[in-house]
Amino acid sequence: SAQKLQHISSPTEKRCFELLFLTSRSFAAVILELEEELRLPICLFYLILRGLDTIEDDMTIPTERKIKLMEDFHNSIVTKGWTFHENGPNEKDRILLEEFDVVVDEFLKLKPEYRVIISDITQKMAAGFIEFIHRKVETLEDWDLYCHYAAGLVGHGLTRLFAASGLEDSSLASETELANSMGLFLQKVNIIRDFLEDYEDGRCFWPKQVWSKYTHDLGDFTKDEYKEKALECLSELCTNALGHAQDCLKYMSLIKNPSCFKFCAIPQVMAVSTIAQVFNNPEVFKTNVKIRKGLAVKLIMEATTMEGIQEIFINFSNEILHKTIPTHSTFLPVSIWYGQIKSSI
Ligand code: PS7
Ligand code: MN
Ligand code: MN
Ligand code: MN
Ligand code: MN
Ligand code: MN
Repeated sequence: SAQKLQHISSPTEKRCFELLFLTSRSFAAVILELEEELRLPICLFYLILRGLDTIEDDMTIPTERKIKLMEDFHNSIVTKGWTFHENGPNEKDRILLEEFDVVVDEFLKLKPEYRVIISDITQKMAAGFIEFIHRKVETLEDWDLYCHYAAGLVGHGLTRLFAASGLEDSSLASETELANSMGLFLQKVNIIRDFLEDYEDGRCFWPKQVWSKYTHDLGDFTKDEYKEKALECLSELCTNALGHAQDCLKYMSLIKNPSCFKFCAIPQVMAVSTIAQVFNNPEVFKTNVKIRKGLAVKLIMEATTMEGIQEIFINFSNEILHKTIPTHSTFLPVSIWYGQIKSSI
């Protein structure tokens, strides 16, 4: 990675990559995989959306103030010297917004084609976050919409950046449904896995339409006597998320550039591995379930070719099938899904 960063030409660019490492070790690693043409643009795209999300996540910012900040965020990213110091002391990425002027400096130097895409997605994500301040994730439709704003739009933006750079065909930019699925799969797995963490922060992104079938009070899921209900709810949400896997495989089959392929594939194989691990796993309601370091390293090495990720998807699909419980409503859908994954490869 030191070698990949030797082209860095200014102290502000260097600081952006440092902020990338401070805010996400896993995204930093995949972003460094990218060719130089897209490395800084996508690093800045990440930092900008992470900044926006750091405002969205902060429950200490008064609602009206939060809405104004999010509405203005696409202007803030082009306002020289813009920084933000109002995050609560416990907000984990507050340093990014305190030093945001370095992100602005570098963003203003990007090619206009890249700036337009990043600005457009930032504005749309902010509008979506504002919409969900006013209402909660109730139905499965709401769930898809919230995940579209938080992640599907990232898929759209990345796809447009790949096409604009010439590293991928310009036709890729029209695959918006598949690009959306790439984001939805990652976001849903994140939401499923982070149930406890989010619940303890006073938030919940599990759709009420599903969890209300199993309890009237979400807090019950952390209690031992509700273990079976909690697991059945979990398995229903996992099954829903798995519904995006085929689109994800289709999207990745369209990627030609090896660096773009790895950048896309690594988070996806981590997600499918995570879902296999959380499926029917009561630990989700007790601790933060994480995949083993050794397994992650192995997956990263194998996520370089289409054949490699197909094998990974099949192996974890098989693991999931073996974890399904015949009395759960998800038994048949998971079995059918397994058959489809196998025959689509
Ligand atoms: C621009 C790389 C590759 C076509 C910050 C990558 C939070 C799961 O909050 O940090 O810690 O639980 O673990 C990423 C599609 C978005 C979707 C979204 C920008 C893939 C702000 C990532 C990422 C599309 C909203 C972070 C969706 O997870 O969450 C760039 C193709 C940011 C991608 C959030 C979530 C990402 C996420 P937390 P994490
Ligand atoms: Mn995270
Ligand atoms: Mn967040
Ligand atoms: Mn958020
Ligand atoms: Mn999360
Ligand atoms: Mn979080």
